[in-house]
Amino acid sequence: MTLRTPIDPELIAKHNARLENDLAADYEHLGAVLARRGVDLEAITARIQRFAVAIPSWGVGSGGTRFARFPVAGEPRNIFEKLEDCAVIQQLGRATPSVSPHFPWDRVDDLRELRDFARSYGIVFDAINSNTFEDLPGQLSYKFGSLTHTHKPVREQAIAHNLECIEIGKRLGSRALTVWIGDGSNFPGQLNMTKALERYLESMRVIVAALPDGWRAFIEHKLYEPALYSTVIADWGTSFICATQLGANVQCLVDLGHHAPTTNIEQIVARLIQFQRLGGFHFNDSKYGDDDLDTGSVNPFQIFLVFNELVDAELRGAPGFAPAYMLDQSHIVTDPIESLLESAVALQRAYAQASIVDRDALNSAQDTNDALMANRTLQNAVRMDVESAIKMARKRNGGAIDPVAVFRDSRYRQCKASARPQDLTGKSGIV
Ligand code: PSV
Ligand code: MN
Repeated sequence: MTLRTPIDPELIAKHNARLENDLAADYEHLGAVLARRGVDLEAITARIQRFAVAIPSWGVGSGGTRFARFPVAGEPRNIFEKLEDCAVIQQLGRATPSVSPHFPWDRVDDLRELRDFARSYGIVFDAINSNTFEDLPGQLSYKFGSLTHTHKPVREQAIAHNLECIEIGKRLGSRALTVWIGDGSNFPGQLNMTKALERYLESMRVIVAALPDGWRAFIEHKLYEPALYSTVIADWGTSFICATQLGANVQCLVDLGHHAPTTNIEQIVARLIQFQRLGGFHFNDSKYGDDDLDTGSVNPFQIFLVFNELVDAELRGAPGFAPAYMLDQSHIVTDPIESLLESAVALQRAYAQASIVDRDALNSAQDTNDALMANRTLQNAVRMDVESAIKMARKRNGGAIDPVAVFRDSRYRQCKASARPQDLTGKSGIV
């Protein structure tokens, strides 16, 4: 089957032709620099070529703050249009072959049509995200919680929604369910913290029992918001305890923005790997809280340090290590397609740099307590300019050497601005 290409392949070829001589020269230079360190550039490029991260279906729409939302012209109005935008990102960037959908936001009547539509672009579905943090008309309210609510009928409604998400996922070819709840309290004393967690476990047991063979459930923790005093699944410790209580197919999902600003996230990642509970990530970046900023835009060193743990685990064949990579960002002032293209590259960069860390040197510096040399080993890797390897990997995978330049030149956004008339209701807020 010939895949549909939302961007004219000729345009990509034209741009690549203009850039490929410079790329070849830069790539050759990088190869020589790495060879002096005993690193094979071709092996690194092949690793980058295999790297993949899922796009969140909600990420291709404009995000907003509590105050306002300023939609980008031509933003997608439904899951089909979202997939079309995701296909643009994959065609140009070649690092995002899957989409992580969110229900009921992405609800459709015909799931087969949806799966076939995605397939026509070469896109598959990653983890299904359930949503029990918003009310739907005619339903019981989640104002005071969902899976942990004090009233059983509300819990049952939230459980039923997750079971429906699993059914949808089966039809879409997914193999994981991500459960994030906004449950918690806004006042000290409002909630019995122990009973709330008991109710969570009771609800989750029903959901986990419905997982088909080969499926995983990811528990996503979050420090605060929308509950502002306490959140039931607030931290990796609670998430880890729940996962171990619920079964081997339940793992923890780390959304980078869901921690206090100074938290050592790479250490959390190491712990979860060590005890085989690292399910996956929602990558983003932040300055103050759950800012959902573009991955690598604020603290690229942190992303590198996370990947340092991931690559270490991968190379030593850590048991049960199979994390699902996803982005989870809110694009307030940029074109979401451009932001997602750049964010996937930020992850490839961290992955490539972590892949060139001299692991023998690092191990021996650690074993001999040579702190300076251990840190220098990491610094030597993170200071390496691996852009030409990333560009080469993208080109070899059939993408654009400069995806954002091609995207702008394609005038895709301008075309969609007239094809998709804007919804001017200006809904604010994204959780
Ligand atoms: C919550 O803040 C979260 O990170 C969860 O992953 C949600 O599903 C997502 O954002 C969407 O708003
Ligand atoms: Mn998230």
